Order: sequence, then structure tokens, then C-alpha cells
Amino acid sequence: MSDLYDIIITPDPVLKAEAQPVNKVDEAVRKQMDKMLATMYDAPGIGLAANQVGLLNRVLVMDLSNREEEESPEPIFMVNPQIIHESEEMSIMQEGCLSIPRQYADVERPATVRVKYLDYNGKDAELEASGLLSHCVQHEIDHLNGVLFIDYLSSLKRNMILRKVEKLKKQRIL
Ligand code: GNR
Ligand code: NI
Repeated sequence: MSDLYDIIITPDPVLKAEAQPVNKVDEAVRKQMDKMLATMYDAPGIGLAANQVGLLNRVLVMDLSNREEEESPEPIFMVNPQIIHESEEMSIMQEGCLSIPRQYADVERPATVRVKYLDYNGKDAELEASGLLSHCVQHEIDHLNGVLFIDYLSSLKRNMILRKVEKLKKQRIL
């Protein structure tokens, strides 16, 4: 019944790889976005990038409402997203990642960003994001560039988190 992707957990080369631009938002890309959204809702998470499901094209999905049963699900689909403006003001927020399960850390990012992208129908679109949405879209675009939120932490904190994930894996908790 449920046609979902498996979410790839760190460490994995696909999470460190750069995703390639999409030439055309065709039916195959829309199918991928639908399946990524279902995978994200199931996880559950508020964002998911193609790398996390083993695909290296520049596609991400987000929904801050978290699950499809919400009163007003508002999925956002982005193909070839590009940050065209970042605020000077910065924002610190606790982030987590489906590819680094159960680990959270404060990450500092530009408070507001403007993003240009192709939408579900391949049309040019722009989004100005602040707050959690801003952190989320920057986090997802980082994934497309092979960057994880732990890459912003000290090596001490990063290694502590990576060891905890290893431990969870050995305990077969993941
Ligand atoms: O579910 C997620 N929550 C989250 C919280 C703060 C900043 C970013 C995120 S994204 C994350 C899902 C995920 O790993 N997306 O890549
Ligand atoms: Ni993530």
C-alpha cells in the first residue's frame, strides 16, 4: 500500500554528495516529489531533500504543518532552489535531521532568505522565508549541496552526535 522511500542515515556518501540540477519538471519528477512528501509525512518531518532518499537531483519538499491529516496541509515543492537573498540578521534555532535521528543542536543561519525555484508544475516561483521555514529551507538546500547541520558544529559536538547515532544503530533502535 504505502509506497515510501527509505531514509538514508549518516554516515553515507550520498549525504555528502552534490545533487545535480533538474532539466525538466516532468511526470517522473512529480512522482518523486509525491513519494518524498509521503515519506516525509510518515517519518514525520517538516522537510526532506532528494539526497536523503538516495536521489541526487535538486528536489526538496517541506510542510511545516508536519502531517497530511492536518486541517490545512501546505506542502511546498522546490526544484533547483537558489537562495537569492539572505538577511544580515541571524537566527539561532534547534535543528534536527531525519538522516541524523534523535540528535538536536542549535544552528545559526540568516534569519530571512528569499528563494527562487521551480514549483510542482515547473513554473518559476519565489518564497520569502523566516523563522522555522527559513531554517528548514536552508537546511534542505544544504542537503542538496552535501552539507548536514552537524557540519556547522565543533568537531567535538559533531563527533559526539555521530557516535550516538552509531550506538543507536548497534542497538537496532533505528
Ligand atoms: O524534521 C525536521 N525538522 C527540522 C527542524 C529544524 C530545522 C530543520 C529541520 S528539517 C528536519 C527534517 C530533515 O531532516 N530534513 O532534511
Ligand atoms: Ni535533514
